Amino acid sequence: MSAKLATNDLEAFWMPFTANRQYKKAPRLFVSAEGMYFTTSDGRRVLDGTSGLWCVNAGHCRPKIVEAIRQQAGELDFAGTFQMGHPRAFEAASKLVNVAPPGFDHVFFTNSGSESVETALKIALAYHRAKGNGSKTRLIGRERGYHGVNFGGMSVGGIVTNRKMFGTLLSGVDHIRHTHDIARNAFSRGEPEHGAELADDLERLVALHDASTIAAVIVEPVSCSAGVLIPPKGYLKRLAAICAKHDILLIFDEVITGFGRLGTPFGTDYFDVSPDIITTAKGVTNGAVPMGAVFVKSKIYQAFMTGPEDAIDFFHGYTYSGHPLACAASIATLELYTEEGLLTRASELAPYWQEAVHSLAGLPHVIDARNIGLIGAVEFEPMPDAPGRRAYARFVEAFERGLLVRATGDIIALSPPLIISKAEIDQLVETLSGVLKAAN
Ligand code: PXG
Repeated sequence: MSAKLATNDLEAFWMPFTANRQYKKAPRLFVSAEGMYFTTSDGRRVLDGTSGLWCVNAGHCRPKIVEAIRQQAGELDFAGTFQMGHPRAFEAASKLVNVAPPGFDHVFFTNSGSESVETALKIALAYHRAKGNGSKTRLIGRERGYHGVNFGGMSVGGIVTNRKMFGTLLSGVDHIRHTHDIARNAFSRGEPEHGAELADDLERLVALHDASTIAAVIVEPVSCSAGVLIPPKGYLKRLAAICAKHDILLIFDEVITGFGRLGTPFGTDYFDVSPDIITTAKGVTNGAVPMGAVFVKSKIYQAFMTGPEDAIDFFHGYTYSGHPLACAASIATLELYTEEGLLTRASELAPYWQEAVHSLAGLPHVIDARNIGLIGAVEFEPMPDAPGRRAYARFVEAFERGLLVRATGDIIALSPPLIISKAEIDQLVETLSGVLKAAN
């Protein structure tokens, strides 16, 4: 008989995207958070260099959001949105379309980025069918793309480790090449110079499969999870033009770039390229309650509104689509973003941030430093027999020294809350610089 586990035992929780055995030997625990800082279980303050997991854009435990959630929980804990409704869902949707890029006037609620992606892919397929183009069924992603972990998103995604264990995935999916090219673009400030022509890789797939079989292309404006891969100048415009030419829907996965990360409300605004569908999550509630939101243009929504009025127009949705707590959190979050100008604040900080990130160039093993908006990354030369170990060791050491960063492969990604001060940017970079100098 196994011994009864203590309530604080670490064994029961199978942690996501974690080396469980390694972690449980030397756990790192946060017990509270406020503004730019977490507090650890041993009482240390840790500067949040990653906005949690790229979601806490306005900083932690902001009283306005906390209060809205508290109040909503006591007033209406749950009401569904299938053939019923509650005011907060409509209010949140209206407020969201007000900050969305021009033309995005409808929003479908989900509970995560992964669900937003599945929703967007299904909308794309059903849209073409509704328009009489039922042969347009292929979905195109990009190498090194991350679109969550469900079957659709995993299939269009392009991170090998996230795919290889899980069988044949969706059929009818193909990928264009990624744009990361250190040989030509190392130490770029903002968008790299070289690589717009990589968008033409979509023409290769059109030639192979024929446009009449392709429903949609999904890309992240900036590929963040795969290590901050910034699109070359002109690349996204060229990709959008090819999509338009072939009646292929363009989906921007803005789960990270949405809600101010680049210094504009959305990546769509930053790159001045208008896709057909935008997926979001994370910053939509400042990370406080799980929620995702898929924005579509009128032409998409209207294509679903053509059958009998009493027939369900889209056979899709989640029990918690438009959950009252999530909607209350989202409304308060959007108000806070507006009051504090957070959807554009990163553009003011970007020049300072750029210098800070590039000050890490020249430190041991650094083969690239790059930045856009309030995102930064340093890439290390991999250890010959242990890819990823270098970044992981630096992530642990940074945590010991009071800074949370994200390690992915041999890259350290930075994405602090949009409320960060210049002094805190200095603190972040000085801490990281100390770690990089001390490591081998
Ligand atoms: N699309 C994009 C572009 C994402 O970045 C998802 C979809 C999936 O969202 P959910 O809410 O289902 O996790 C994401 C998520 C990291 C990291 O450190 C990135 C994500 C999640 C966790 C960690 O790079 N992105």
